[in-house]
Amino acid sequence: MKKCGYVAIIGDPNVGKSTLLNAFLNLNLSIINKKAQTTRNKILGTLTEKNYQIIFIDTPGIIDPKYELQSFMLSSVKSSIREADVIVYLFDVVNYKNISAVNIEKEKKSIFCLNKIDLITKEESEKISEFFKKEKPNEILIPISATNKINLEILKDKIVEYLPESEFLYEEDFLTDRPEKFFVAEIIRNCILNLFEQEIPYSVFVNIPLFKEREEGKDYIEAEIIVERESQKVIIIGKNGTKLKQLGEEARLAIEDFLGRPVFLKLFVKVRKNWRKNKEFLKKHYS
Ligand SMILES: Nc1nc2c(ncn2[C@@H]2O[C@H](COP(=O)(O)OP(=O)(O)OP(=O)(O)O)[C@@H](O)[C@H]2O)c(=O)[nH]1
Ligand SMILES: [Mg+2]
Repeated sequence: MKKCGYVAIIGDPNVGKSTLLNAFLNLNLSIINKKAQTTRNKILGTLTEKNYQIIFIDTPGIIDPKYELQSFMLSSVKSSIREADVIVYLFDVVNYKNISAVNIEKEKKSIFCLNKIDLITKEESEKISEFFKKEKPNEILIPISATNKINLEILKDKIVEYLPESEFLYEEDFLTDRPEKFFVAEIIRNCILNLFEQEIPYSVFVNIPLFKEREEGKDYIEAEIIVERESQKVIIIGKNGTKLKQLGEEARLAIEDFLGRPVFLKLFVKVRKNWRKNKEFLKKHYS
């Protein structure tokens, strides 16, 4: 009998949820960044082998929502938990004490997982294991490094063990439910996360109004970088447009790397006042 099910990767911001998804898929699907709150949507990625199909759901980091966008992000975490057959509670070696706060979903299979063990010594790792045993005596903790691919096979075996018996829910070559243009927008947003500081990365939404695939010549992509205020638009464009030009070049290379083909990328910067608090806007783009 085959096994198949949904596996939600849940945790605080920045613990390595997206890195773990990508490591399992061997692909740069979800964007990864050292800044927190990188992922804003649930992102599905499917791993199919002969006898099992794992449907991973990468999710935004759990935070106390301060504005509407963060509420939307949190509700996508909650719906991912509801949909999941197996929940991977991911922590890293910095925030591991938050393990205490987890209320396990009783009707789901749960796996606790400690990421970034490449950053600590054996002694520190043992200390964390002791802490975990006291806090969650009936659970097990799998230490991993998503970046260095340490213990991922052990984690995968545990996931497969917990998957329900089921026929595959998706075709064998199915990878994700989101279109290419979603990932193109994410790549541009990731370049913005790298190029700008303070509130800019959090105030940006990237929309792709036009993605024209061409038989001959490069694909043509138009992207709108939407910010909340005029002052942010000025920062993104930079003196004589230099920042926007740099962003366009970096994003184009990253998009070409992802798509495996050359593209023509045109960027526009637009202001949509306080879009992060605008329910209508968010419903359209984040539901
Ligand atoms: N040293 C080390 N760094 C890691 C590991 N896994 C992830 N990171 C780094 O941790 C940072 C955050 O990784 P992400 O995968 O974006 O984390 P996330 O949990 O998806 O973050 P959000 O989407 O913001 O909630 C990045 O700089 C990663 O390179 C690991 O195993 N070891
Ligand atoms: Mg992420």
